[in-house]
Amino acid sequence: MAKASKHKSALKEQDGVSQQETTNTSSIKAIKQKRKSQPTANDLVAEILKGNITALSRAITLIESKNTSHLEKANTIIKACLPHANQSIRIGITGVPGVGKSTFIEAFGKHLTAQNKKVAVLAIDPSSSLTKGSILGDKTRMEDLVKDKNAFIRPSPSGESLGGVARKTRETIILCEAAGFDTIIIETVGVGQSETAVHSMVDFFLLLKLAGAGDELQGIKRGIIEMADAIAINKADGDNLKKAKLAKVEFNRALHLYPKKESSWNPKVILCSALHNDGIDDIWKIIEEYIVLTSESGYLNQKRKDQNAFWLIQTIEEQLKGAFFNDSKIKEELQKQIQLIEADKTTPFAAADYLLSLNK
Ligand SMILES: Nc1nc2c(ncn2[C@@H]2O[C@H](COP(=O)(O)OP(=O)(O)O)[C@@H](O)[C@H]2O)c(=O)[nH]1
Ligand SMILES: [Mg+2]
Repeated sequence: MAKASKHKSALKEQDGVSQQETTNTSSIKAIKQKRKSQPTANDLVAEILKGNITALSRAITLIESKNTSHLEKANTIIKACLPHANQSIRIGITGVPGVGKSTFIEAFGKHLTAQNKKVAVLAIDPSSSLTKGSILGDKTRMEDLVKDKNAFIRPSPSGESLGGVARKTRETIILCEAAGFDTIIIETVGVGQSETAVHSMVDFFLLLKLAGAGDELQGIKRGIIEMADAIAINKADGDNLKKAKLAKVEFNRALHLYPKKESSWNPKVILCSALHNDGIDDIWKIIEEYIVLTSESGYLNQKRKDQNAFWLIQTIEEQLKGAFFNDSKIKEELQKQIQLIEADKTTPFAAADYLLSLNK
């Protein structure tokens, strides 16, 4: 039963063009019919450039597909959209579960759409395949934003490695920008490596924190604090306000201990209450200030170039790895080498050299 509903939701997510569906013999005829009416890559590009959300969603579904022909089509679309991309502010938002990311994005997104901005919300959550429910939960927290015609919300692609999700999200950013979205928000849960991936694809990185959660002074997740361009202490309301004010002082003090950022931007600490819409405007003003400063200094442009170079290398690594491990001869030989290692007949290094030599 669980499996059946999973299958159903997978089909739904794939916009009716998934691989599973093609294997369902009873509907092959219907699919053939449907395929005929599938828009071409050029059709989709033309519609995306007009800001058509349905076309945008379809193209993203192609990016997320495992089907090679879909991926080829996706690549054609991305290439055509590329000259129209790059014109947005990309904001990464991270924080532990429950800190209020979804509530914040709802308030922040509404604040921006009220100024006639077009906001796309994407997520990087490699675990979302395990916790499908969280997407639904988030959508109900973003009830107003979901309905907003100037907002586009797309959950993280499921069933992917972090590398896979990150690549797909980067490609999705390009399509969203081509569709006229001027503010791209990328949300991730502050656990594991996903925030590093988000940091490497955004202009501005916002960390949401809670007051009194105990890690202010211990330097927990020092790396994340170091990446942040702003720390917003959320839930600064009611009984929590006093604690939040204290936490702000502590964070400001702690931030002084970090080396100055390459951007020459001084990270800011702010209080906010996503629930009561307090401090949201201030956070936007900080982001605007950052964009002005780093655009004028040339840092922003250079950062995006560096990020592109980084992703080029990442993509090559992913593809080489994928091609290597998916090769049937390698798969077979790998098993044999593992057995030899277990029997102490070879070393991991010799086995690696041998396997790599097969692939040349
Ligand atoms: N008091 C208060 N509660 C908040 C605030 N922001 C979020 N919450 C609550 O915290 C809980 C978790 O919020 P959610 O946005 O789902 O967090 P996420 O897991 O980080 O996406 C919900 O019950 C929210 O209503 C806030 O600013 N103040
Ligand atoms: Mg959430």
